[in-house]
Amino acid sequence: MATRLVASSPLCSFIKFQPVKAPSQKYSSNASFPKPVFRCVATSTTEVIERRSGNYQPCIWDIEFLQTVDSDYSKEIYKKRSENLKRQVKTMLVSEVEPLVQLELIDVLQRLCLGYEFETEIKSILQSIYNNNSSSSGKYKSSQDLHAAALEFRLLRQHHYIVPQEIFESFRDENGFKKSIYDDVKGMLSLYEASFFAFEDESIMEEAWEFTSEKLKSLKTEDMDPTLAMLVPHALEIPLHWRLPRFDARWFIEVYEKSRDMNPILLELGKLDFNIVQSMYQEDLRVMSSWWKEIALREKLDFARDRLVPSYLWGVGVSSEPQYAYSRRIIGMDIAIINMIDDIYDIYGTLEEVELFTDAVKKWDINAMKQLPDYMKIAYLAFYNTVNEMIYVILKEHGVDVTDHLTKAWLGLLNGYLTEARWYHTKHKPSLAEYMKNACMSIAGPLIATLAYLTTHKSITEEEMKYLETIPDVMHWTSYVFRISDDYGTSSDELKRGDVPKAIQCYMHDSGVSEEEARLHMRKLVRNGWKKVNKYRFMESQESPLTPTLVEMMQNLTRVSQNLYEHGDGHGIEDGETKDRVLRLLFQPIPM
Ligand code: LA6
Ligand code: MN
Ligand code: MN
Ligand code: MN
Ligand code: MN
Repeated sequence: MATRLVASSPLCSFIKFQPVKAPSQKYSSNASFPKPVFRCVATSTTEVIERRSGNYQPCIWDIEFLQTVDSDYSKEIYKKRSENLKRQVKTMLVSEVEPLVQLELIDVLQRLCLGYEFETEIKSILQSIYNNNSSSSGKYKSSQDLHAAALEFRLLRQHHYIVPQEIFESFRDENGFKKSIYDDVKGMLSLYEASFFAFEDESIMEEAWEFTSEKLKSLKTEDMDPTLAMLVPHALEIPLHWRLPRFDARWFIEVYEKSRDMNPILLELGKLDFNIVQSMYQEDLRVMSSWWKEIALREKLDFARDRLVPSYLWGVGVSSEPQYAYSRRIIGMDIAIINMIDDIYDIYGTLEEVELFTDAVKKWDINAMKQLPDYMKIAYLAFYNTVNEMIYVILKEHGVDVTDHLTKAWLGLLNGYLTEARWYHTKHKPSLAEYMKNACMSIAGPLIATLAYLTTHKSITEEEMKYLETIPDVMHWTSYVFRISDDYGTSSDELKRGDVPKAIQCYMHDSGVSEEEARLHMRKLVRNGWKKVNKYRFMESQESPLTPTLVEMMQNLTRVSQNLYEHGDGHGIEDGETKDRVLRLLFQPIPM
């Protein structure tokens, strides 16, 4: 039961907040962290609540700029040119008969983020390669060239064909991978990329990862072919399987442009498609920024993160294909709101207040707003209206009422936040296991996956919604890696701000190791988590009511986190690496 508010309650709605002047020093993750205290003065009582602030920098993107951003590439002539180029590439794909050339073509198309344009052709090529090389005895015929074998292994596994790890036996002897491979940098790089598709207990693939990552790290790029000199360090930082084609396309276009094997038709289509899709993303931003300005949470909740553009990056990462504009917008808008709600639970709200907020969401009733303090009323109503509008759109489009499912998904997140708030206020130190059980919910993976489902599926069914509520394994393990990546990038600052111990600190507490060792352990957990994902993404493709597209979207969410948090809090800190990423991905066309 919610507490009824009376005038004498410390939560009474007529309290005024007087911020103590924020420190003038520019915030960076290395800066010492003066805790700004917001003093809360209750006008009718002498009660004083000490409040913290996230100490985040203001948003760097001007809202008027976002509302008017536009590009020439929305014009019809560019679409026509791209259709023409696509026809030429299709001809190229269907007329090629040499398997290695076919595979390399598919690899380049995927890296240019053009795979989605040629799904049918790619599928049919891979199917025939798989059929030709597999036999009824279960033995798989493999190439004697390491690069060819590894590329085939990676592309087929990516597309849900299980090529056995034993195809690499011929490159090994009793001591493991043969020394003769050391000179084959291209082959080692391909094997390294392939190793990320391993399942648990695949010892050959684990050995492949250990051997290639160690060996590739020891090589000097000056001694490599110029294209490999760009690909190798990039792959060592984050492998292809953990990258997002849309986030990486521009980088690859620049590499490909200089490469000896560059095909001018593919290059032109890569650039053109990138620019056309960018103009669609700008349309999303125009719509979203008007909404964001209108609801004015950024002014009303000025203690919290104002992060519309980075939030939208998650939408782009998850639902990058042009036809998913609605999905990108919903994910972006909801994450912008999640940021603020998360800051209330983590930083600004009292435990009593966040209990009330969770309860109000559970009731899902406009009248529940009455139980909240003023600053929460505005958060609640903005949130309530935004979610209800989505429910309305789905009811209108699909004739299905998703209120119960959607609010349940939101409650899963808020209950996760609430558990952490209780831990924080009671100074509870969870073990890593206890922490992770909650943290896979509090990272919002299951919620965002539900949003992705509801905004992209042609038909929405009760059966599928029920299945999503069970938190299928692939949803759990993608959320697991997502959480660890978030903690890897954000926990140093969070602890300075005041927060529960995150995965790194829980593990340090469990095992008594240093932070450096704990971080290394997190990297291991990420790789192990992906091995689980690899297994369950395959199983989902076999027997689940969910489409492979949705399972891919769950992985994409995890990939966004791995890319944004690699060098710190790339979501909360807008003016570092993320600014450059946003400019290149969303605002600056590639010169043709
Ligand atoms: C995470 O912030 C956050 F709110 C994001 C918008 C990025 C994650 C993406 C989502 C929610 P923070 P916490 C889809 O690092 O408190 O503060 O869970 O999250 O660690
Ligand atoms: Mn937080
Ligand atoms: Mn939180
Ligand atoms: Mn965090
Ligand atoms: Mn980097």
